[in-house]
Amino acid sequence: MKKPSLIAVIFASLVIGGCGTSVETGSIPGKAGGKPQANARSVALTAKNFEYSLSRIKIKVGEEIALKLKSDDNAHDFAVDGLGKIATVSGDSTVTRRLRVDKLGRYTFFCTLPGHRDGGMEGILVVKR
Ligand SMILES: [Cu+2]
Repeated sequence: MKKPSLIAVIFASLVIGGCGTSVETGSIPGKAGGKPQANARSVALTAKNFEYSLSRIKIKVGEEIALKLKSDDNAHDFAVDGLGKIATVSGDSTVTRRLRVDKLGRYTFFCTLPGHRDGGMEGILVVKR
């Protein structure tokens, strides 16, 4: 059960990667961007040297998290395929944005800045029960 969906994700990211850094928006039900609720669970993600500190982020379906994106060097961002761009940070700063997905699945997240995704800035957002 796990393998086909992982292959699907890899295939999808290859297809998308083939046509540059296009970010599909709005095809997954959920909420992305803006200020998170005060009681939202915080998930910290650090971007540095073409890497995110997490290659996999697990959240529950319908759960709102406060994504804390921190950059230890240059500007970076965080986008989820099907949800669009959620957070952008300038160099050496932190930004906190809401993220909620209302559909189970595995979605690719990545940095949309030119060359960053190809340099390794991507991972998988696992939305589970
Ligand atoms: Cu980046």
